Amino acid sequence: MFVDKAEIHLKAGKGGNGMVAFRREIYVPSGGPAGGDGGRGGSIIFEVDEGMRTLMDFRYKKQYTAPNGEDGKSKNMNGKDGEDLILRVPPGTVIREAKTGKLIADLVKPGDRKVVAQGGRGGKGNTHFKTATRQAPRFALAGEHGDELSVILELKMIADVGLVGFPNVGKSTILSIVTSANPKIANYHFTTLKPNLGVVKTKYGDSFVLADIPGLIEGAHEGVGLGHEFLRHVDRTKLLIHVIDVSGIEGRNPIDDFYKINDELKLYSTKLIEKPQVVAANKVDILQSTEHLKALEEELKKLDIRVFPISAATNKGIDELFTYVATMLKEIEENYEEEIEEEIYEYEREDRYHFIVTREEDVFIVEGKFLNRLLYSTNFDSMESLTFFQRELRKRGVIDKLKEMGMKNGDLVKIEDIEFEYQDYEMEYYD
Ligand SMILES: Nc1nc2c(ncn2[C@@H]2O[C@H](COP(=O)(O)OP(=O)(O)OP(=O)(O)O)[C@@H](O)[C@H]2O)c(=O)[nH]1
Ligand SMILES: [Mg+2]
Repeated sequence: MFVDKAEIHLKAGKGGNGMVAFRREIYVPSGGPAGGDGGRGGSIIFEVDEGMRTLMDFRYKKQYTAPNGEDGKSKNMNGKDGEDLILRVPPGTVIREAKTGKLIADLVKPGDRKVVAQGGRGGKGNTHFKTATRQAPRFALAGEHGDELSVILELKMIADVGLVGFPNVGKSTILSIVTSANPKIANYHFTTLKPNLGVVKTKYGDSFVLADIPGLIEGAHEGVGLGHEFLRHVDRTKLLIHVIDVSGIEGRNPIDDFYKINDELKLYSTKLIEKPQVVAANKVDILQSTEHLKALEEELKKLDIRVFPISAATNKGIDELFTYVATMLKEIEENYEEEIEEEIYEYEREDRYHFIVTREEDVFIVEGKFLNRLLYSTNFDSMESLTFFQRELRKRGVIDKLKEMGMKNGDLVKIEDIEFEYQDYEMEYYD
């Protein structure tokens, strides 16, 4: 089975908490702070594995969690970092944030890797908060939460050449005779339900990957039939073999067919229509008259598109077609550069300190991801810790924002489930 799309949930590790501890030595009645730092939480990293061909594993396991960092310990011992979780994916995997559909990573070549969910930073132990006037800090920083997000993995097959055309024209038959692939072939429409891949070896020792996709029909670009889901598999090919049934047995007009399929390609993406095309005029062994074939050849001459009359049933013309395809592919490859036109977006990193303030009557409510960490870092019994807390709020612009919204001394501020009265006091002993 060919699985080419999966949605999974990622949870990177939380950073370990910083420790509040003091040296306890005999004959040293009140030792200085000695709380170690928390370790960094494990990140989730995607890496290309050349040997993989499907996203099957991700169909069965949906939840991925990297381990948390260890908390800091006494005697200035730091907690261990959480181990990174490496997820292996096949070449050609595109990763999008599920919520927004934004592109996070495009993993094309073996060795490509990307940190998609970053582990949280560890909290600093109380040792870091010792100053000239604060000899015994009774607080430490809590570890930061790791990134948590759902992503959609999509596999774009990296085929060099794609077979496109209406259903039942012989695409899978062509794949089966030029490669060792064994696609299902039958005399009805939509025999192929999932893309098939095969490797073509040319007489000159070159090889390239050929993709056979389900038949396209009118409206495919907007999801009619099966084509839409699979058009993206030929998105990255360098050349298309457009297969047309010229036998006339289905009573269709090959010129019409040619334009209809091209309309679908164009409507799906302008990139697809710009790819070089070669036409395989198939089923000439049962040609009812040569009229259609001649008309098609004349029409396409005007567009400078080569037409190869072939029979996938008797192998007629197959050699000529694939020799031409191989030569053309070489020419294209010489000037080919993999272009990534969509901008890769950095997941949330830039708004780590984002917060919002709302007002409900006399209470100001502050919400933001970093505030949770700050709250858990605060020892509400320690004046020093409270001052540190307030300094952080000031540093991140929370206090300014509150004042801008009209907050005065004595007003109530609510952060998560903690409510306190705001008092503006001088913080001369903190930098
Ligand atoms: N006579 C004749 N029949 C052919 C030729 N090529 C393919 N066929 C027959 O046409 C039918 C359809 O072939 P497929 O290869 O399954 O066609 P397809 O384009 O992959 O069809 P879908 O997967 O449904 O889009 C089968 O019965 C084939 O045996 C040919 O050159 N001559
Ligand atoms: Mg088929």
